[in-house]
Amino acid sequence: MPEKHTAEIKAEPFAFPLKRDAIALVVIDMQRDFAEPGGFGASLGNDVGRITKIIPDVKRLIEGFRMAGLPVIHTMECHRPDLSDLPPAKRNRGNPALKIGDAGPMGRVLIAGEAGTAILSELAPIDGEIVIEKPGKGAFYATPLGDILKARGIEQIVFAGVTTEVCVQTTMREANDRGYECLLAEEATESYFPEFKTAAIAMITAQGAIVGWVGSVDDIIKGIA
Ligand code: TIU
Repeated sequence: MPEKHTAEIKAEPFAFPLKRDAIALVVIDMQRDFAEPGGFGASLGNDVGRITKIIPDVKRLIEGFRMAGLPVIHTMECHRPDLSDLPPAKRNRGNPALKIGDAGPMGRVLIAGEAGTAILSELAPIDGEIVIEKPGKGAFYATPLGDILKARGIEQIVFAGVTTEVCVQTTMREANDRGYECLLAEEATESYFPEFKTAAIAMITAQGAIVGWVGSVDDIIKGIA
């Protein structure tokens, strides 16, 4: 394995051993529903302004991967219009006045194809980039993500997106268990709760990178360039 390492990226808790030919960026759920007033995140009582602040850093990271000719994969948390992939246990928690699947100001909440479910226009996928629609918090559960990564020979994943301790951390844990080396881009992820972002990063990197690494957007872009 070490012979495949092509460079090191400055990271915590120690340098990330880059395999430049086997790394992809996965951008988790940068959707209007989590970042705009009237969406799912706001319906849960959250300050969505925290999420919009990271858009420039996520954009910079995506553009770094595109410039380097490396894969960019986007995910969207969403459900089928008939709600057949939405367990009552998920639908029945949250804001009773605006549940997943209900009609809201930006269309039906977290339903595929609705306006609010779309990825933020600034971060929209370009031709050739994969978009994974996921019914869970993790991006591997009930999606083709694992098969897609395997087919492309991906062994390492850089993560960005929201929210750090919910969909991002869940997906990192799923990826870590599947054998991927995971690096979280610190300024390109955010939580509605600053203390949860701090705690999630600590949990990920503790015990010798038990789930993975964290690094800055600049250091990651420099490393893959
Ligand atoms: N994408 C994602 O993290 N989904 C959530 O529901 N996150 C919350 O923090 N609520």
